[in-house]
Amino acid sequence: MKRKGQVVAHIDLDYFFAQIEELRNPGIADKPVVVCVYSGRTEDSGVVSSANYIARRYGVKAGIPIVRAKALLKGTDAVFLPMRRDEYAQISEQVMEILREFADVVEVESIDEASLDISSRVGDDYSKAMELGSEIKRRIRELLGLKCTIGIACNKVVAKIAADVAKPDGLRIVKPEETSSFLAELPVEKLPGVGEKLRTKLAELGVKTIGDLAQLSMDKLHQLVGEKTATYLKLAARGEYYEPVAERRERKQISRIITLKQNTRDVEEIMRQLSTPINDVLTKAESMGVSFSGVGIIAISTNLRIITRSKTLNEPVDRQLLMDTVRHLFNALLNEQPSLMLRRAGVRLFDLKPASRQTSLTFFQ
Ligand code: DGT
Ligand code: CA
Ligand code: CA
Repeated sequence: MKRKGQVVAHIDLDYFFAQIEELRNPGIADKPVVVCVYSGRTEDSGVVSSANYIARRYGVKAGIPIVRAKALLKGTDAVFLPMRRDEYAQISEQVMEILREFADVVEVESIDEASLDISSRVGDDYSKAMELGSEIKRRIRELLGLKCTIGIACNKVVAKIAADVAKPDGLRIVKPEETSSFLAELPVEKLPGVGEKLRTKLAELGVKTIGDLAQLSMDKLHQLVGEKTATYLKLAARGEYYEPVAERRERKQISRIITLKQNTRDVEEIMRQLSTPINDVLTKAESMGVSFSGVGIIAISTNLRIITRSKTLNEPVDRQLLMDTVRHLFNALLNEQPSLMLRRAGVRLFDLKPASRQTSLTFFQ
């Protein structure tokens, strides 16, 4: 599995859901912010999904009951908000789209996490990798207003751990020759795949650090977990688990966003500036051999609020219908929000399906 010269960047967005809520409402950024999944049974039943770093100082974290979080934050000006997963998922897609500019292969690992194979962009030059990492952070910050943490190392596992220890708003490079010493002293539960149960069992054997785990005999490890997991853990603890970065699922959408030449709310001006991105998404759809029936717009306001609107049509969409739908969605949004000024605008195609030959032939007419 060893692939020479592999350089992997792992990106994880900081306090993702809570950070989006802060962006949407900057007035709350200096307060504890807790995003909750309300179960609806009683007023406060449910769990915490994401907490900003201020709330974490009080012991609030994902997975604890809302009632418990309220008790921990009693007497503060904490803000509790319901989770709005659809919006977070849309923003996640925007982040992944930005990441695709920086790597040929992007593996989306979760709503706020991805691994990028940047080998072909940086060779084995880790100072170039560092620059690329800073550039990715800058782009995500500039385009979406979001902070993230990046770890860069010789494989996915080490890169993910590097990001984990560098949180928040961090960038951590682990060069290949530093891998063993970087891992050695870290608590074993930092290794992805070591949960609370396994941590306890390992502790009974005196295994506390990743370095201890790397030294543990395969026989002993195998007594605790199945063979496949034991093999993974052993390699991972040595920093030698070289599973390649691979796209996991089919792409669900195609989007492009631009920064407008001036802030504006003039729909015709927006449409003029969107003509290149619209051509780009159509070209991309054609090169992927897909048609689409979903059209969305992305609007980012001058204060970095992200607003999305979309429409699903009954038929595969051609260029003219795409333009008409985008214009219509911007018109509706700007009429609905008279004080909205746009700084950035974008277009999104979704509900992608393999194109029949006929659709792709008529695509650009
Ligand atoms: P971080 O990365 O430590 O700065 O903080 P988050 O909030 O980004 O945490 P992360 O990366 O583990 O998870 C990404 C998002 O997934 C998070 O914003 C909310 C959601 N999430 C994480 N853990 C839970 C959980 O236990 N329950 C629910 N409902 N959602 C969760
Ligand atoms: Ca995160
Ligand atoms: Ca995450």
